[in-house]
Amino acid sequence: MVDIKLTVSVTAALLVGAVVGGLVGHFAVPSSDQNVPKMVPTEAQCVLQGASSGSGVRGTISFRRSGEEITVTGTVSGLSMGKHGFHIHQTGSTANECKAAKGHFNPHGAHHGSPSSDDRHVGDLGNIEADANQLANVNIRDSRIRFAGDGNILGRSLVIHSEEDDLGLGGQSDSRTTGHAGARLACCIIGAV
Ligand SMILES: [Cu+2]
Ligand SMILES: [Zn+2]
Repeated sequence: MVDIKLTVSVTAALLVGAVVGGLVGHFAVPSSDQNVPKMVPTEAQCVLQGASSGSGVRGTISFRRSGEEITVTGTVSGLSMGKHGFHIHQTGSTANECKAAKGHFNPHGAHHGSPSSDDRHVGDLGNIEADANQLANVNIRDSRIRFAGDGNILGRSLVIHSEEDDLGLGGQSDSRTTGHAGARLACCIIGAV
């Protein structure tokens, strides 16, 4: 008799626990998602500065959000003709000739890749290309960079490199980490406007 009573009450306690636990678990799922978009900025900007005093690379880059997609536009001057790696790097520091920006912004532990690849750093925006007048027109649409959450690029750095980003495909020792894009020519910190 005692054993049965005990078993029944233990079972009941477990059931109640499971139900309450389930409810708490259910309601613990973030319910604030609907409120987040109102607080997420729609526009950000970055004013490039040369990595060294001798660098003539200049430009202002704008980021405009439409829903989950961000359009990156601007003109960069002072670049050698050809392609140049264009990335969001991890930190919001441009010190030490842009090296303080650290590596590519990579919140999910992915490999370096092309902007169109699933396996890419969030910060991998590919290349920009300068013409014979040393001007590059930037016009990139991307749905991995964000203004909130895991992929938030606000307060991080934009870096332009001396060489072409091989998009992870070049077979160099650093292709899968940096795209073998070479030195840092210019950088800036992305801020909401
Ligand atoms: Cu970079
Ligand atoms: Zn990368």
